[in-house]
Amino acid sequence: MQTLTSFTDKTRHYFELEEEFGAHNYHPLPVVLTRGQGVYVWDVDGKKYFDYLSGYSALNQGHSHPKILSSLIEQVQKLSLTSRAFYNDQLGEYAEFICKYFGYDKVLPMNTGVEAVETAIKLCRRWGYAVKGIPTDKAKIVVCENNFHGRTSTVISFSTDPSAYKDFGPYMSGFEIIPYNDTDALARVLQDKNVAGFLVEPIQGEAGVVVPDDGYLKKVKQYCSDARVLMIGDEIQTGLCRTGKLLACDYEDVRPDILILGKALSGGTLPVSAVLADDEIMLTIKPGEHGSTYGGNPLACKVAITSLSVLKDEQMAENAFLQGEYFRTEINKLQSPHIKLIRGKGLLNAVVIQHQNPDAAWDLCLSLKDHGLLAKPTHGDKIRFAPPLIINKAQVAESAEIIKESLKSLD
Ligand code: IF1
Repeated sequence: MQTLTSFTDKTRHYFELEEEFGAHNYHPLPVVLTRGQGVYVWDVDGKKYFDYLSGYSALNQGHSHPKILSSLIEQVQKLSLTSRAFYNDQLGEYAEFICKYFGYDKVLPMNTGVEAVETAIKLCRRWGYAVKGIPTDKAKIVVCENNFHGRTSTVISFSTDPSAYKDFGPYMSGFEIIPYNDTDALARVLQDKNVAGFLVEPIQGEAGVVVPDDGYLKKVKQYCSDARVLMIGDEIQTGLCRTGKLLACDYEDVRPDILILGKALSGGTLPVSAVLADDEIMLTIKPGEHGSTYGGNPLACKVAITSLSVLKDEQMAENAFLQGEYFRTEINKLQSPHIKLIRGKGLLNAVVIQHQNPDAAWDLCLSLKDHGLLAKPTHGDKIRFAPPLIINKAQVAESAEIIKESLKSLD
């Protein structure tokens, strides 16, 4: 563990400010960033790093993407916010663009990912009452063990991670928890006629990039359709080309009844999220029954159109697929005794560390930092590696070299 003396005064200054004046709701890696460009970030002492977290997949397009920045700057100087009390000249165009981009009738624009998850939950329940005919207040939504869908009081009510829910009760009712990647458990719980929806991540990100069996999503959609239950796909982290396809559900040609997007929808510039669904579901919410001050603001709309456009124009899904395969191959080639396995799809990967030291993953991340690569452990022994999707083969090769060198610190 590095001691504070091994940091410059400048860096330590920022640690101390956050320690004194910031809530202690995170335990960041000891590095203070000041600039980002493409796949790189720089700290306040001028040291350059590969960014292998990408703002938790909000920076799929890379830091400071020129086209996203110019849309942001152009729009913010014109009109940044009207609220939904009035129309503006960006929301309609964005709504048409994103609905045609993903093939849904309508979009409900929100800001953060968890707001979109909350919106999807309200939409699903409302559909359950208004269309499926579930008795009022009896609607249930099925979720999976080890899920991560955000940190509001409702959403942590169905978390199975004590660090997410402990001592934040009382909890919201109406959720059933089943094992992930288990369609028999899903079939059983869907026999309950009061189930309105099944909220699922196509790959469980926070759980440590847990990839379900091939065919899981297809069966999920089939079982939900047969039981007249809405499949709610949380693609906030797995969507927008991160896994090597536009959406992770595309690997199985599965179309969720409700699609939830966030993070890279703005290319890491400001919080933009979205819920997409067809009219039978979306139109169950009437004027004045849901909303948000910033939801659908013109700045978010303009930036989101550009953020979505560059994903396709620059073939980021194809690149994520290729570079992800190359990354996993290079890491496997290391045959490190400290790596139990690497798993993932596209450029959403995690390495599972095996070492008698319980802090090995954290210590490896410190060593990676010293060697010029930033990554963060998730749930103790796993390290997520998720660079911007614009990374090229040479940069992946250089990254693998850095990982190889850094692993020596665990010997
Ligand atoms: C943290 C990681 C966690 C998400 C999925 C909804 C949300 C997220 C699948 C909520 C957010 C972020 C939150 C951040 C760490 C990061 C994360 F997996 F991406 F690394 F926690 F799981 N659905 N994920 O991944 O979106 O409200 O944050 O915009 O809370 O520490 P949000």
